[in-house]
Amino acid sequence: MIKLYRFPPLDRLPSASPFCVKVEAYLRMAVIEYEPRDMTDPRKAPKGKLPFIRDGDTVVADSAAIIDYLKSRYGDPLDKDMTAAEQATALAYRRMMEEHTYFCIVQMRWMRDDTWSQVKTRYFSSMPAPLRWFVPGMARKQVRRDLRGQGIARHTDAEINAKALEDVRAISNFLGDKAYLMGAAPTSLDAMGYGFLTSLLWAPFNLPIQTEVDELDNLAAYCERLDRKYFADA
Ligand SMILES: N[C@@H](CCC(=O)N[C@@H](CS)C(=O)NCC(=O)O)C(=O)O
Repeated sequence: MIKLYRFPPLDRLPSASPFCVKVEAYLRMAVIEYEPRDMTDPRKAPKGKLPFIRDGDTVVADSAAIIDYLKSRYGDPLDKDMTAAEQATALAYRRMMEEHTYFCIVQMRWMRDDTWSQVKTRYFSSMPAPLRWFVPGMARKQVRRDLRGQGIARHTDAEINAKALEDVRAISNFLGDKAYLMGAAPTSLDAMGYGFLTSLLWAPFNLPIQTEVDELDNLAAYCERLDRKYFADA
């Protein structure tokens, strides 16, 4: 059976990482059996990041590469009927969430002093001493460097909140009163939507943006709907 290597669950979230939740949601939506394997040190992953999967002798890292592999190996029940124009739209939303919203989420979790104390406890408290005394600080330093390089850390907290909210409002407007992002039937974009929106809505960090996202009724209902349909047994 496929092994999914992910960061551990975080309260309601099957993983603290939206990319790991995305792949887990895809596996469930495409009805592919898997076993989760929790990891806390991404340096041991093939590309130094999670998720990755092992399917027999095949190892695939990176959520997009994993989904491409699963489609080629197990068929493509979710996206096979999408037109080229729909695929282009889905790709644009995916890129927005992965290359922009994601970095806003990381900045909000790791760099705000009020949130960092909660993140530090939730992510690192199971680590044995003396590691848990210095690893969190080193990890935060690396994340700060990454976020400055990416560019998001050059903005204020308020600016980052506004930028993330723009993305989330765009998703809310695009979803409208449809059941799924691309229409009446689920597609792999919903695995992505579920992974990223629940990371904002359900992570136990009291992020200021959570209240604003929660007020977008269609998004909260969408996450609950997907959760009931695909994660009821989790
Ligand atoms: N492009 C990758 C991104 C994965 C990613 O950024 N994973 C983060 C967790 S959300 C990670 O492993 N970070 C650890 C690190 O950068 O050291 C994918 O789609 O899987």
